[in-house]
Amino acid sequence: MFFQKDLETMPRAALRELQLERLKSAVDRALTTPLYQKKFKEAGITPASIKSLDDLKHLPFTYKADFRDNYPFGMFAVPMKDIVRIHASSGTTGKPTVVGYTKNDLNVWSDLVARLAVAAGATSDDVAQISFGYGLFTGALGLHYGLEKIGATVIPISSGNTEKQLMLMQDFGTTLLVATPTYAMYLSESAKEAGILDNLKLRIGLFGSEGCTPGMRERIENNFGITATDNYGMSELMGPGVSGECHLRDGLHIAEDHFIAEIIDPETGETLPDGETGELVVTPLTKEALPVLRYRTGDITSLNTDVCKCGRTHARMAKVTARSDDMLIIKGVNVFPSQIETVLIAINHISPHYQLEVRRENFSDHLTVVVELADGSLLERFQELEALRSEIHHKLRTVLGIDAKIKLVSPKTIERFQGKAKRVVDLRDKS
Ligand code: DLL
Repeated sequence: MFFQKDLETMPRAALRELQLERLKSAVDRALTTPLYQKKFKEAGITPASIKSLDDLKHLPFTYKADFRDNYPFGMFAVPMKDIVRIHASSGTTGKPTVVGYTKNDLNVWSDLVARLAVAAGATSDDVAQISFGYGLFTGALGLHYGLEKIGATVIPISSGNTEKQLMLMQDFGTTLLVATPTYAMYLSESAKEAGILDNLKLRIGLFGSEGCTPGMRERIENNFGITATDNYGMSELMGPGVSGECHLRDGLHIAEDHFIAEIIDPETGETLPDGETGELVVTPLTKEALPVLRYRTGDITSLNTDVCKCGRTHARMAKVTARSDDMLIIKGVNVFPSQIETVLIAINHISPHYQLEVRRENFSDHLTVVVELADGSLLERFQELEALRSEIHHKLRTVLGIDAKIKLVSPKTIERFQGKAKRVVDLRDKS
């Protein structure tokens, strides 16, 4: 199951040669912009410094702040008449991060998304419901054109309006769902409650745009009776299509003919050897409109260059379980929200919806884990409720070493998200 077999199974030596050749052109394109002229000058390097792929480590990094500083179009390397699409991702503060595409960029993008869809088992017989939000976000249109390219029937329903999603899922015979895992979970629970699971023809989920613990994914898969793959990407690099799992689901294949991935120590910036965990840094090799060199993704993962059993030679990255800026330090213990989710999902009588409230008291961070009960009647059975609270508290302490306050709340009181979930509520400024 390949969309571009020759490229996806290229021997690694040939792949590295192709990467070097493409890296040189990517640098030439980058150097047409004032941003990279300045960065190269400051670093004291010239394109001639790149003789092998090892020399990549001498190139300067690019940061999200570079996009902000050059808002909106300052990083574009082609005239506006050659830009045929703009996307943007909303920043936490202020202006969005703006990205642009040439015709050729869009063509490469849809090829790479088509690859991921086919690797996950999608075919032209699939009816694909795209429940990512359409608009400036890259997720929906990215998947849309990739799935059209393989000949699937695309339903561009966008996110939200859950009842209608379920109605169309039944009436149109949807076989493939595109959504964030958070929204897929909500859709699956709603379908279960509505008693319509038996009417559905779903078989594949193409999830992505946020992390999802194996436990959470298993729940969604069991609810819907599907197999789901994890797909990773980022607007600044292109959008979805950077990497994704094949049907064997043993790491996310990076489209290495279009991207070079490195893992670095986020503190020192040093490149780490294959297999080590650190921050993912990505250099897109073929983008025309918006060249980006060594982009600091902030996402924590590791790389595996062993050939996959599916035959693909492109390196696989481990699931992103954390962003470097996601880490909570709770009374001296470093903890990522995904670790908390792994503990919670294995506990009975609670729903898979939770929130993490962080407050600052007496100069240290305190965590309250707000957990939703699966069955509201438990609220009237004090002893059982206390036992559950103490079980959650105990497991978080023994497994993660953190001491958290546990707040149990009624079913359906925690906000449901139609896109990426926002699990951490930071109350530190307010406390
Ligand atoms: O989320 C692009 C995308 C859309 C990827 C649809 C896959 C499917 P942004 O909105 O720019 O782009 O957000 C990028 O989201 O740096 C990660 O922190 C996170 N992220 C994306 N995919 C995954 C994933 C799109 N599969 C940021 N697992 C990235 C974990 C992910 N985190």
